[in-house]
Amino acid sequence: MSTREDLQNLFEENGQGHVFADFDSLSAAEQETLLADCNAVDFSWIATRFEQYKSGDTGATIGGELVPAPVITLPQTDAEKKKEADALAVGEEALRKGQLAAFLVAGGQGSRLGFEGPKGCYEVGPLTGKTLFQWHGEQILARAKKYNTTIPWYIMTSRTNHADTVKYFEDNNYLGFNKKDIMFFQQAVVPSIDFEGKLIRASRGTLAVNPDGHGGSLTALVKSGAIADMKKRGVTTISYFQVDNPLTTICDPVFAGYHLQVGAEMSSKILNKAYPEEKVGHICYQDGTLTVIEYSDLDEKNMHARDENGKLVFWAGSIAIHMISVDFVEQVGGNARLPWHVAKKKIPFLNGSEIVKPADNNGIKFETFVFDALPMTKSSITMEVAREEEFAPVKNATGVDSAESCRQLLSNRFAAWLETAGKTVAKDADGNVKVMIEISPLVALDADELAGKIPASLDTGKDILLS
Ligand code: UD2
Repeated sequence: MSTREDLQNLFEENGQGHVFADFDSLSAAEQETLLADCNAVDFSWIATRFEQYKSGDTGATIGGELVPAPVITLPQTDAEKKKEADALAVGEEALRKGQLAAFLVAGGQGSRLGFEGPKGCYEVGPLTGKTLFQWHGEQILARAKKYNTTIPWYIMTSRTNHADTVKYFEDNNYLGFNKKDIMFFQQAVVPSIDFEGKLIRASRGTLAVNPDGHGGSLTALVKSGAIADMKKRGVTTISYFQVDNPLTTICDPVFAGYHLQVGAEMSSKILNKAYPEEKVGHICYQDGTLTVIEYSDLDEKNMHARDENGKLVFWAGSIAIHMISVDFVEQVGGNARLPWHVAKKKIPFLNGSEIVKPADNNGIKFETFVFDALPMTKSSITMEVAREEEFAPVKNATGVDSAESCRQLLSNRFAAWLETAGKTVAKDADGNVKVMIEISPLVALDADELAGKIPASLDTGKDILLS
């Protein structure tokens, strides 16, 4: 580590001397952490990013000829159902052989939700208040049990939530997992800068940094030793999922099967967009290259374009669920070279001895996106899933994609499972069930599994908890 004098000189030479302005007034502990942050600064990275920002390059590839990517749609015909059954058999075989791992990206800052602490600790169980981590954990355990195997769970955190995440698991007995089957690792952080390219002090003892985006997971998987651990275990395929969606099907055997059948490197799940502006990515070919175009980067014309039947041309919305081959991560992870996306944000900053939360955007965060690895694939499949079965994200404190809407969607899904088994559940005019229903993944992973487990005396007029 460089000395304070060397670092201060270096920062002054690079126009960042302000970082040291109050250095002598800091406590020894504050000086130590600030110096550690300063040591990690890569000035050429900052200069390149600032130039990128000034040039108006947001990190997205805009324009070009866009063509929707081919999608394995929800099976309707007998032939499609047969293909699905074949894929299921392949995926189930891989599960039985212990070739799948669960990989949760949970390093995000969850700023929209306004929840202090790791987002995975957010409570979404309609009746039990079960956390997102617990939903995911129960599902992984249940699937492992079903296939008489072990599914190791890799969890990516970041600087702000790593300790709290690990503590949550320790305090909760690793949610029933064998400790050796859960691995936590941190993604990298990068500095945030203001609109003049200056580093920001987040506190007396720290610089403002942000996690390097979920694209950082590819590098972090390699650097942390997670990939090496997977290889030792005989894992070939990674089931990548986000923290905020308790309906996500982790290690989905059908999805894994389709992916494995063609030897794909990275595959994606999509759903039929509810409306043109829905905040999901678009999987398409851009000038012949498979890519995801984020909702904010799709032009108005393509966003609203419809075919002769009135269906959106870019109807397939990416829900950020992927199967990724271990070999692919090993190849690209060490040197992923994903584009840096620019986001203007409100970044808390130190003013004197006070930390100010600005009302307006005052700086820039740079992030990489995991789906930007799709253009590097030679083979990939895209599979449609049913929204009501697989998508209930918690993004916002209220309204759309909130905890409240998530609980309703969970209840609606479980009601549909009960209906499949012949029960009747009352609904309002919008199709929402009127009672809250919660069924633990440990009881049933799907409607078929639930069918044999419904108590004869079940009263569907009241809240229902099967756990
Ligand atoms: C993501 C997708 C969007 C759609 C939507 C579905 C992006 C850019 N967009 O939107 O297309 O599929 O999800 O719900 O991904 N994370 C990290 N480290 C980071 C940043 C994020 O681990 O540095 C994790 C985060 O903890 C979460 C996931 O990535 O589990 C998604 O992050 P987000 O909430 O920022 O993504 P969002 O909702 O903008």
